[in-house]
Amino acid sequence: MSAPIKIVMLGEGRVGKTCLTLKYCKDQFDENQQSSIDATFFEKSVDLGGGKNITLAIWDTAGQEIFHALTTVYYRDAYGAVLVYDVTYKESFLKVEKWVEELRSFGTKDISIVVAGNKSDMKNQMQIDKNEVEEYCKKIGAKHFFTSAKSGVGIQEMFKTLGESISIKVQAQESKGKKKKGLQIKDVKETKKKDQKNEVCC
Ligand SMILES: Nc1nc2c(ncn2[C@@H]2O[C@H](COP(=O)(O)OP(=O)(O)OP(=O)(O)O)[C@@H](O)[C@H]2O)c(=O)[nH]1
Ligand SMILES: [Mg+2]
Repeated sequence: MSAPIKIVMLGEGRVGKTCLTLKYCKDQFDENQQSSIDATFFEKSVDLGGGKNITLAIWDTAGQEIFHALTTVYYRDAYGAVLVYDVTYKESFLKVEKWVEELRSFGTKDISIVVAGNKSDMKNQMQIDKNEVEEYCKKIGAKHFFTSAKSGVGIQEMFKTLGESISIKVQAQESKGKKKKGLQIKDVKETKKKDQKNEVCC
């Protein structure tokens, strides 16, 4: 049996990585979510449409600077990354640029990236220039989403886009006869029962 596809949540501390992960995987939101001190993962099946799905193993990393060295361990063999920043805190967007450089240097070759401008429910406190952000994301070839772990806005769409991007790349590799370990693209009907039971693994 092949393993789920690994993706990693990256970004500065307190930007909402854990909340986004929990909202997507468990439909939960905690106003008082504590800072992560370790990486944890959740499994979630993504319906890609057309009878296909993939299972993502979503690794939520600890964003505080003190844990940075450990985080590299988690993105090294990831197929995808969600780079999260907080729209009410401009410096957190500047950190996204650092993550891109790091992933390009040390991450998986051709890793799929999406960027999440989180806490978009706090519209009155936005500190970022939307055009600047969109332009930057276009430059690095990543789709940008305004998300809110509080309201749920943008989250499904973002993970689906990432899942699609990964599956296209993996299928291209397969057709070249270079099937990667960890690939799991299956027929939805075959896996529905199993996924309902195992949606969140730990
Ligand atoms: N209003 C609002 N608050 C949010 C949102 N996402 C997260 N928060 C809050 O922001 C704080 C930090 O969220 P976390 O999910 O713990 O952030 P994190 O990126 O995992 O932080 P580290 O684990 O330290 O790296 C918590 O108090 C959350 O309730 C959001 O979309 N909107
Ligand atoms: Mg966290």
